[in-house]
Amino acid sequence: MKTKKWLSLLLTAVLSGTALAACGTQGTSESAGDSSSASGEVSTPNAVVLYDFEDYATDVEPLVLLNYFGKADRNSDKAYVHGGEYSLRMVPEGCPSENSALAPTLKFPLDLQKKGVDAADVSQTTRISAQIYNAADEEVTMQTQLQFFGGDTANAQSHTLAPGWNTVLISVDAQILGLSYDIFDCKGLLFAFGLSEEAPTLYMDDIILYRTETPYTPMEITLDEYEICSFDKLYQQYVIVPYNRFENYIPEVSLNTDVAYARNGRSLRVMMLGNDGSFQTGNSSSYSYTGFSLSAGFMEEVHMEQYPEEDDEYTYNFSFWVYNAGSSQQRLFIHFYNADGDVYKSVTDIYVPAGEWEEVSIPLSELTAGTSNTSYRNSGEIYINWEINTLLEDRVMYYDEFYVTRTPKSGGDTQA
Ligand SMILES: [Ca+2]
Ligand SMILES: [Ca+2]
Repeated sequence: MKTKKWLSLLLTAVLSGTALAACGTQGTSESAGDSSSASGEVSTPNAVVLYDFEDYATDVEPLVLLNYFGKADRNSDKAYVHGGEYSLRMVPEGCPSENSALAPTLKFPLDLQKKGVDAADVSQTTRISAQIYNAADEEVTMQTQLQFFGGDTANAQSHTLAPGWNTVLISVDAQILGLSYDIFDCKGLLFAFGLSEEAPTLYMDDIILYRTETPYTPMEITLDEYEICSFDKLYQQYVIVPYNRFENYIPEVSLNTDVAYARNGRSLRVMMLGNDGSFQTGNSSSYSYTGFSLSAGFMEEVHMEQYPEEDDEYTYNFSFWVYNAGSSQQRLFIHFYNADGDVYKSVTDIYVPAGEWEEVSIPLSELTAGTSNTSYRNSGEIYINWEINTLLEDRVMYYDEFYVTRTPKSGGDTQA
């Protein structure tokens, strides 16, 4: 995996004392207190209380404020407490003047050793619930996500908070998450709120995690012959991981069902956000890139090593189709990583004309340095990316039919 540690730390502010972090205040550590409390088991079997805000050191100090969150502190007004003596009071102000696109986000770490709870292992987690009181007169929109290594987020779910108490339910499908993320080491649960003129005041209490006793088994990956990813199998919408380094330019990926923009069945729709002036142009040495990956965990299941570079009749290629719905040519870059996270090949000369399907085909013989560890035979993440600087419009591109294709040695058409 590429290391993406910088990520959220850049905009992290930490709870300290009893109140906190005004707009623009930033910190970088994720400290926790040193007092301990008993494991928060409740009466329902396999239910574990993660945060009830009764113990400041275990329930409030570990919280991480992201994207200029606003205020978060402990509340003892019983009108806004769901259980026990305390809840968490939140005012997700964000910082529109700083950066209007960033949703104020509160992170609840899942490494709760001080509570005696190993919640970071979500392999047997089925859902998480939270009680949230909305003190505003209007509905509040909220998104929850799980955060993994390097700040990659997944399991995004949208919620609407009505005025008064709300029970928020977050479903977790470990088999799907396990296709692309380390589900044995989930870093945290994120609550992100929509920016508004006047930030609502919200109260949270009783974040409870539910587990199944059924042991985790990885999802079985089924593929047709020569298939890498067609986007026609249900699990395949979960094998794509957007790059998260530049928060305002994270590609929006989704499955497309419009046959006009698919080679066959469904395709991958990728919304690329254009440079709004944040990045300079004209100096390629300082260009920045973003993109998306076929995840390492998935590519290891594809077993590219089953394909030869060539045989008596054919040479073999890594191929896919891409449609550029933008108004000008789009250049793409591909970095091929091995299972150890090292780049063994970069392809940088892919140019996709506007308004056409383009087949990209790279001979497997170019994706190898001869040893199994530095070739497609030990394939990990495949990262398709582009320059942010030179993309001067929002652009949609579609991808389909990642396959190993064969080219007859005697010449002639490439065959799937
Ligand atoms: Ca409580
Ligand atoms: Ca397809």
